Amino acid sequence: MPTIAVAPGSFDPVTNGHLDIIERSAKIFDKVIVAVLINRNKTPLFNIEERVELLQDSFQNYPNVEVDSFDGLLVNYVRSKNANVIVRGLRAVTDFEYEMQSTSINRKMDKDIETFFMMTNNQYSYLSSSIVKEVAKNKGNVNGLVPSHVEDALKRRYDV
Ligand code: COD
Repeated sequence: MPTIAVAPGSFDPVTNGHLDIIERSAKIFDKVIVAVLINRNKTPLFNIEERVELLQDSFQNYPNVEVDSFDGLLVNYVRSKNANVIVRGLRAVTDFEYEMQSTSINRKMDKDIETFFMMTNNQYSYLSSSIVKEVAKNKGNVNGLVPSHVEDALKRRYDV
């Protein structure tokens, strides 16, 4: 049976930290589905179609990486894709509490779905979509933090 992993997130927008985790996952699992949450409560900088497109552009050359969006509970989405693993990245201790809580609730809802944690590459340990937006909004340089097509999209969005 192929091992299908889901890498879920907001990806608003995708950063080099996300790319690192997904690229490394693609070497381990048969297929990785990057699943973007359609979060109706939050107003993202990039809408769902834009976030999906920015991710698709990032993974054009990865035949076993697919990009999709989902609504509702993650475990239901994972089951609907016949996947068996959730992949998450861990940066600092601050990530741990949220991850422990969400992994526990996901396991309670479906004990057959396993969550894998991958430690961030040290060079991206400080990196988040929020930091990138803050820097870009204030006309700072986001080169090296996000892929170049995301940098362009941020410049257009903030009219820099
Ligand atoms: N280095 C390594 N990993 C990183 C980095 C970095 N610099 N930056 C982010 N990551 C990792 C994150 O740890 C995460 O694993 C992934 O990349 C995506 O990050 P984000 O910030 O884009 O996405 P999140 O963490 O906001 O996503 C939250 C979910 C969408 C997964 C969650 O809200 C969810 O599952 N919602 C659906 C409702 C549900 O099922 N709820 C119950 C469980 S909480």
